[in-house]
Amino acid sequence: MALPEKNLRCQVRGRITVKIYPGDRVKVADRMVEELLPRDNLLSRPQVANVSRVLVVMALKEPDLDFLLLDKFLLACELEGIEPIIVINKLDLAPEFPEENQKKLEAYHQAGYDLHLISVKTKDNLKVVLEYFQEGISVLAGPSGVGKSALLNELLPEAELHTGEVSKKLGRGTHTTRKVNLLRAGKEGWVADTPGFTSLDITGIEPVDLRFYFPEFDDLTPRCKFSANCVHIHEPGCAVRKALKSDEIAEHRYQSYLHFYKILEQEWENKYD
Ligand SMILES: Nc1nc2c(ncn2[C@@H]2O[C@H](COP(=O)(O)OP(=O)(O)O)[C@@H](O)[C@H]2O)c(=O)[nH]1
Ligand SMILES: [Mg+2]
Ligand SMILES: [Zn+2]
Repeated sequence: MALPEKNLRCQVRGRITVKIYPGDRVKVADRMVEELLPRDNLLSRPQVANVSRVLVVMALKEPDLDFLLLDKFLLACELEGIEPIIVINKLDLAPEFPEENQKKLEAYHQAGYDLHLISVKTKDNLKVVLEYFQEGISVLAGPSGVGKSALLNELLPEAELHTGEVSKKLGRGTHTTRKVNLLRAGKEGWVADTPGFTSLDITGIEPVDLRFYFPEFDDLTPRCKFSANCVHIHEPGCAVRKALKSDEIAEHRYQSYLHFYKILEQEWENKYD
């Protein structure tokens, strides 16, 4: 699809009554928005339409890599139907990264996720991130302090985002409903200047469906004795639990699964009490 070469301030026809979000594709004639084209998706927090991918950014250290939180971000992406890419920053701090965590990281690779180790500080491997930015709309997500702003500043210097201290002052409760801007990152690529998933609640699906959001279960589920509804917890002849015993499934990923399962189950019970 052809993108406009420059920004064009337009008005929206009165007959278009739905809200138009950053990322939306529209038909324009004479500086009037005539039509809103169908959306691929709409990220909910912040609201950005047609997101091609979410780069889930974590750090090796400072802050410590929180695997449950990583899994939560991945699940949130899957629930929104948006492809997650895992980007682990602060590779320069690798000497301080515990060996057991290295093994945990490998599990994501094995599960089929794209995973990249980078360092904004030493500029290691940043090209791979820039590649993603070249096409479609990219959104960064991840906890505070992992280097999201630093990464955007490095790759898109005109962005001039605040790093470090500033974000802390904004804090919770102040409710500054920030507008999302899309920064041009290539001929056909844009990056949101505000992180995605500013609040993370994993809700809205049936517990039994959670298993479909852990890609490493996909090949195993058909081999479970009760594959049609095996949730891989107590069922006999479960291929996932068997794979867990032989280390083919990472223990911490399974624990995340159980954690989310219990939350969803609780929610489900409350709904029908
Ligand atoms: N050691 C190291 N520090 C980094 C790296 N990238 C960013 N930082 C630092 O991490 C802190 C938080 O970065 P910031 O971009 O504000 O994180 P954000 O909260 O995710 O936007 C800042 O002090 C950065 O200088 C890196 O690759 N290595
Ligand atoms: Mg930031
Ligand atoms: Zn099973």
